[in-house]
Formats: sequence, structure tokens, C-alpha cells
Amino acid sequence: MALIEVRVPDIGDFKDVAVIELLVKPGDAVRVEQSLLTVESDKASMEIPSAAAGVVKELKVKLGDKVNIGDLICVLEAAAAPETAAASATPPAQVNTQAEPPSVRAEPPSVRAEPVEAPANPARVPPTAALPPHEPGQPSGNLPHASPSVRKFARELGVPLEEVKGTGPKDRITQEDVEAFTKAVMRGELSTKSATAKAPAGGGAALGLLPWPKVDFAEFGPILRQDMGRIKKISGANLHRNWVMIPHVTNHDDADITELEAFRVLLNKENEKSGIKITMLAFLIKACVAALQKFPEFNSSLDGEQLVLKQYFNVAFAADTPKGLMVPVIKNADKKGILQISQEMGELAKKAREGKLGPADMQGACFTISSLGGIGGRYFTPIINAPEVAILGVCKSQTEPVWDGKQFQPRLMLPLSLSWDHRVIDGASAARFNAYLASVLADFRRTML
Ligand code: CAO
Repeated sequence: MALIEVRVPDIGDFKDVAVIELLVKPGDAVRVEQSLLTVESDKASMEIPSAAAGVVKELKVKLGDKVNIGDLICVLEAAAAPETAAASATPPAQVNTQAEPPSVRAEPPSVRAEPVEAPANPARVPPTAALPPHEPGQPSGNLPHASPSVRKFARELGVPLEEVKGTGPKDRITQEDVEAFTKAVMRGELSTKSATAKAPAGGGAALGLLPWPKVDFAEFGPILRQDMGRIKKISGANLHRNWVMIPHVTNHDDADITELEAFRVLLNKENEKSGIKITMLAFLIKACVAALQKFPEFNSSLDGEQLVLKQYFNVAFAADTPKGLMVPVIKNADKKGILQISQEMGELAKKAREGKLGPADMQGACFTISSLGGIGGRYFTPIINAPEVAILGVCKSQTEPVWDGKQFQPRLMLPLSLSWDHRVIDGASAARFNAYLASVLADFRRTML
């Protein structure tokens, strides 16, 4: 029997898309254009159809794999009279016909951009409607007919699609069917094998969140729609993961930088001709290195049940750019002086604004500083940049009356906000880190002790 290799066809600009659903399993008979798997990028999910008919001999991908154009999906044993999509007007797909039949073509996958958004009619599903999760993506051999968006919706609610009766054309399962199934289970009118399924990994409960509100904004006034830029999309996804997965706590404190600021202004005057601007951020990086050295757990990363304590001190800083947030890294900051750090920071911030930072400029950080000092504000809650375990937020310094034991003195106070991962760090250490950092900023001679 002839073997046919079915590969990922041309899926446009999508790269490294994750396999979120396997729609067939070895032994299944597959028709031409029958969906083999669902992949999902940050923009859309899409079903990848088969370019040929046959019986699945071997699946070459598994859930969670990242695939690209040309990657091998499965090997089919050709049907006796091979059915192909040769009549398709679309360009040839990346289908490798190892043997017969020749000239196999594939339709482009059906791309649907909507699953990223909330499902329609969210109000119809009560917040408690999420069922205990089933194991998505395990092919049942008799796969239900549903669009990627409906599949995604069902996955989010923990609804096993195999158990839902489709009322759409050709028994296609619609979103309404999924909602009706959910309500029926919640009312006890239906039971589902999956409703008693085991709890998710880690034993936690399903989130059971409400679907995202769907509002017709234009109903209330004129609107403009803009695509999110690439950098915002990437940083947004990272921030979201970090915010959800890391138990954050933020400690706020103030550092008296009266003398340090006077010293910085003096240094800048002395160094006017060098063209290097000595910034408060450079001193902050140096002070943070001293604190990281004194409190090594802040210079660590979690790796399973182990803590990786780094013996190097690379400090990243958040840079605001027209395209979004970039986080370049000053490497080996412990071995560099304030002038060198200021110069490197200036260069990296310029590269960031011009969109010229390379991956190496943004890798290897141990700790991050996010400074809004040049802009304003008082305190905020910075989000930890995983796999780091802490981040320092800095706001605008202000002259404030500070009691010296006898009288109020005008002092320049710098607000510090330290967010830390409570799995690794406890509150007392965080308070000590902040207090030490403030003491170093007040008097750098403390680093010599
Ligand atoms: N308090 C008061 N003033 C401050 C200050 C502080 N903490 N930090 C800096 N300033 C002042 C500086 O003195 C300077 O004033 P002059 O122009 O009068 O000299 C001005 O603010 C600009 O500062 P700078 O040129 O020294 O820049 P910086 O080192 O503060 O910041 C950079 C550089 C790249 C970090 C900054 O341009 C930036 O992008 N900041 C935003 C970071 C961000 O978005 N963080 C949020 C992440 S979470 O969304």
C-alpha cells in the first residue's frame, strides 16, 4: 500500500503555531480535506486539512508541538482509489508524496481569526458554567463537526464536544449547542462522563471565568479600530502569563537621594564634554547589584523545585518605545562603573527606540528595573519578568519634609516599588531588600562595608 506524507501546507505568515487539537488518530480513515489538527497562533486558530485520503498510519505531531509550513503531520496509507484535491485552484501545498498518488494538493487551511476574541452572547452562559475540564484534543475517532471557534469555546468551558448534539447544517455543533449542553449539565438534566473527570494538573479548580464582555462600542459613539503592534502582542502575552502564574506581592518604600542627586548633577557638569549623560537609573542599577549580592534569592530563578542562584549580575531596564515596551539588559553590571553603565544604557535605549535591539541585547537578565522617574507618578505594581523573581519599579523623586529627630528637613525622596515572587521570597526579605537598597542610595559608601 502506498504511503503518503501529509505536511503542513502554506499557512501564510504564521510561524511556530501550536498544535492545540488532534482531530484524528492512527487507524482513522481520512477523506481529502478532512481536518487533521487545529493549530493556534496569537492571532487565530485554524484547522489543517488533509491533502489526501487514506488511513492514518502514524501521527507525527502531538499536542503542544509547534509546527511550521512543510512540517510532517502524519503518514497515510493511501486509499485504494486515491481521492485528492487536485481540482483545487489553490497553489500546491507542501505535501510530500513519498509514493503514489502523485500531484497531491491541499487546500489552504481554514483560518478563522475570531477565536481569540470572546464568544458571542457571553451573557447566555452563567459564570459557574465551566465544567470540570476534559482532556481536549484526544481524537475520538468519530470527531464532531465544529468550527475552531466553537471548539475553543467548548475547551474553555470544559465541554466534551463528542457529547454535544449538533443542530447546525450537517449536524455541525454551534456555539448555542455548547451553551445549551452546559446549561443542561448544570441543571442536572444531562450527565457527562467528563463532568466527573479528574481535576486539572496540580489539583486546582477550573477558573470558571466569565467570557470576555462583548460590547458594540459603536452603539455609544464613533470608534476607530487599530491592530495591536507586534511588540505589544508579544509583550502582552508575556505580561499576561507572568501576572497570572506568579504570585506577586509589591512592597513600597522611599529612598533619600538628596546627596546622590547632587553628586549626579556635579558629575554631569564635570563630564559635560564626554557626551555621556549620567542617569539616576545607572545609580539604581549599581545599588540593585549591591542588594542582589546581599540577598541572593532575589538573583535567582525557579526551575521546578530547585532555585537557580545566579552568580552573575545582569540587570534589565524597561524602555518605553513608540512600538511598545522593550527590556534591554546591562550585562555584568557588577563589573561596570556608573559611566560605563550610563553609556551602555543610552546606547541600548536608543537602539530600543529605533527598533534595532537584537535578541542578545534582551537576554540573560537576572533582575529588572522599570523607571517611570522621568515621567511621574508615585508608586505602581511592576509585573515580574519571568523567569526572574523580582522587579523594581521607580517613580519620580520629590522634595518632601522628612523628620530628622529634631525638625523637618527638605529631602529628595525616591519612591521604590519592589514586586517579588512569593514562592521564592518572603515579605521580611523583601522589606530588608528595600531598606538596604534605600540605604545604599542614601549613601553608596555602605556598599564598601
Ligand atoms: N525622579 C525624578 N526625575 C527623574 C527620575 C526620577 N526617579 N529619573 C529620571 N528623571 C529625570 C532625569 O533627571 C531627566 O531629567 P532632565 O532631562 O532634566 O535631565 C529625565 O527624567 C529623563 O531621564 P533620563 O534621560 O535620565 O532617562 P531615564 O534614565 O530616567 O530613563 C529610560 C531612561 C529608557 C528608562 C526611559 O526613557 C524610559 O523608557 N522610561 C519608561 C520605562 C517604562 O515604560 N516603564 C514602565 C514599564 S511597565 O509598563
